[in-house]
Amino acid sequence: MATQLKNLSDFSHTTVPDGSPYSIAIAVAEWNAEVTGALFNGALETLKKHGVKEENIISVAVPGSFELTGAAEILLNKHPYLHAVICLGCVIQGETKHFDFICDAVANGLSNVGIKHSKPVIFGVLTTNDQQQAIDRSGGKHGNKGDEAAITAIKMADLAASL
Ligand code: DLZ
Repeated sequence: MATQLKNLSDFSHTTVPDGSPYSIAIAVAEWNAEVTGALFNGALETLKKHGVKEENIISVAVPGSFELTGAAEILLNKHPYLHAVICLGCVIQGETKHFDFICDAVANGLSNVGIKHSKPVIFGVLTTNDQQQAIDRSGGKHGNKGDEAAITAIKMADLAASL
């Protein structure tokens, strides 16, 4: 039974549900591998820290962020027991319009896959102006967005289970 929120203080930014009932996939892009590898390590450690069992975590690599949508779709079709898919990538602004096309495609694509399957598909893709901004967000001075993506996946899997 879903709980009722009565006021804003009922919403916790710090409490992470127990992840032990959940099966979660991680898809990670190989482009900018130094950054995406750090996002992946952060996500994996955070899932385990919050109780997700190692045997309930699937991880796959895809060539670039553009391929994350296809990977999420395939994972949810082939493994319908999954509770969430975390998608990790890093797209760095270049001199051409490639950046805009990839960012738009992956944001819309992941959103559509999540809606189609009624499952959380988490957007853990850094979209930065330069390499330093990406480093700062993958274990640097602005934390690790892989950790945040993992927490979001557990929270959303738990929400779906509670509704
Ligand atoms: C082609 C390309 C470029 C220019 N930049 C990036 C990037 O910064 N980050 C990323 O994840 N992928 C990039 N790619 C590759 C595309 O995501 C995709 O793999 C190819 O266009 C093939 O579909």
